[in-house]
Amino acid sequence: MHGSTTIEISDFRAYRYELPVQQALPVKGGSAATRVGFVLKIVDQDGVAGWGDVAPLPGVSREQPGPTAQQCMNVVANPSQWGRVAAGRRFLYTLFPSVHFGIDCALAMIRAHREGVSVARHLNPDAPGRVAVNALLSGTDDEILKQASSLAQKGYRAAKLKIGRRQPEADAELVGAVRAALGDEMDLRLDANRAWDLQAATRFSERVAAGSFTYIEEPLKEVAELDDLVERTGMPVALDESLSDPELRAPLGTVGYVALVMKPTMLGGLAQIKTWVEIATQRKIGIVFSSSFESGLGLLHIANLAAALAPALPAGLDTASAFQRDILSPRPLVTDGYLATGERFHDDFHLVAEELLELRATRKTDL
Ligand code: OSB
Ligand code: MG
Repeated sequence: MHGSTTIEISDFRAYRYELPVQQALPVKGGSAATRVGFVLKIVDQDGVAGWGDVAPLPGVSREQPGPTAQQCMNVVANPSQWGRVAAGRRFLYTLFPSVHFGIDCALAMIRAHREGVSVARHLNPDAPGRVAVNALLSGTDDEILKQASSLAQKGYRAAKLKIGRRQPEADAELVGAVRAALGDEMDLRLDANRAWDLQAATRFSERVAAGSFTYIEEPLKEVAELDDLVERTGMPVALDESLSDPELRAPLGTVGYVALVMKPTMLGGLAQIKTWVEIATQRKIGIVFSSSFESGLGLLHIANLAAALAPALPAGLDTASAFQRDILSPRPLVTDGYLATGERFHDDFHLVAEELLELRATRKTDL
């Protein structure tokens, strides 16, 4: 009954968190020792709270943390806008994608609570209770190979390796060694984060054994040349950064991509995410939900989206261990290669109050 009732927002708050990372985050344009993000808390007419993570990643997101905090505070401080937020109106599309995503997560959490289920089951009654994830390989070549050889016994089905920071020939060699260390059962995913021009990517493809990896994310600097690369080399390519690149040729050019890597913090609201899911499904392209180092709260929400909308392929959500502490308890850490969606959020998790500092519009902040 309650599930169809519209949400009336009775309270709306924003908080800031700053989590120390284990190792400097491997993000474009430098590195960071802490992860700053924001939490939105929406309370409905019955006192049910929903929480969303707003975590633009510097160097990857288009929006910066300062303006993002400001936008969160503007919404929170203007109860006249709350009705438009709750109704999912056009107004939401004027917000930064990270803010839109955070709001949609909070609202979905309230709706899920009313139905007595997880966000995943609220979105899809058949959603599994956990999602497989790819392990992230990192460190020196020796460390990478050591990790790779232990993943199968840890329960993982897929591993991800970042390349593109050395000569393509050297990358091809490392990929061959990692492939051998992983064993036959494991999927290997590569990510070049747009490191190469067409020539370098072609050199890589000529030196790596066909079929040795499942896909490579974003091999090229120029999104416009991706079709050309796929046609020339037959390399299995996945799109990540390009999904939020205005230069992406809609709808996705003519060649077949293997997967879309969907980072909700970059893409925006649930409606946009579902549109990408429909496009991928129509074209028989795989969908891999992925994190951009959100806090455990954001990660849990994305795990729920993955369970609901893309349970077939391992997700890119093995990132909670990048932080020394988290704002969510228990922390969404991977066990046996899987991340659990949880059941009813309020029964299974709580937010760590000490990690959250309320943002108040009346006070000037130094963000
Ligand atoms: O390059 O895919 C990326 C995280 C933040 C920013 C960019 C990326 C990532 C990840 C997420 O790699 C983890 C994963 O995909 O497994
Ligand atoms: Mg990527």
